[in-house]
Amino acid sequence: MAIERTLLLCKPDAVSRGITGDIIARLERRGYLIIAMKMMQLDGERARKHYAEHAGKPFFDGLVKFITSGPLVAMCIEGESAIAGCRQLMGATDPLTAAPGSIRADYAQTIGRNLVHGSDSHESAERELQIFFQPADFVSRKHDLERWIFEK
Ligand code: IDP
Ligand code: MG
Repeated sequence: MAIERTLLLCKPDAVSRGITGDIIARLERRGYLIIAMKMMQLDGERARKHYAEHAGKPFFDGLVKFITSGPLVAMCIEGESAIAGCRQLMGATDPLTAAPGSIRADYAQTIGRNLVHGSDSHESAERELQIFFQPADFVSRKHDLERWIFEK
C-alpha cells in the first residue's frame, strides 16, 4: 500500500465523443486526485516515445496515427495504489473482456478505440509522466490526501 502517481490519458476518441467529463467524474468519484492536467495534441515523435514498448508490433503505426489524430487530455492521478486502481477503473485493453462497469466496457467497442491509457507499473508511470508534464505542471494536494485518503 502506497500513495502513487500515474499517467491517465483520455485518448482522442474520448475527446471527440465528448466523454472526458464522464471519465474524470469516475476518477474523482473513486477519490483519486488530479494533480496535473492538460489538453494537447501529440506529434509523432512524442507518440512513438510514449508507446515505445509496442514499436514493431503490427498495430504500432495505427496506434501512433490514432493517438496523434486529435487532442487528448493528459492527467497525473494521485492516490492509494493509483496505478492498479486506475487500471481497474479502465478495464482490460479489449473492451470485450473488460469488466462490466469499467470505462472500456461501458463506453468502448474495440481495442483500437478503447478511450483511455493508464500506466501499467511504477517504472512506466515515472517514464510516461515525464513525456507529458514538466515539474512545474504539478500541484500539491497534500491537504486533500490527508483529509480523504490517509488512514490514521
Ligand atoms: P493498455 O492500453 O491496456 O495498457 P497495451 O497492451 O499497452 O494496452 O496497448 C496499448 C494500446 O494499443 C491499447 O490501449 C490499444 O489501444 C492498442 N492495442 C493493443 N493491442 C492491440 C491490438 O491487438 N490491435 C489494435 N490495437 C491494439
Ligand atoms: Mg499499456
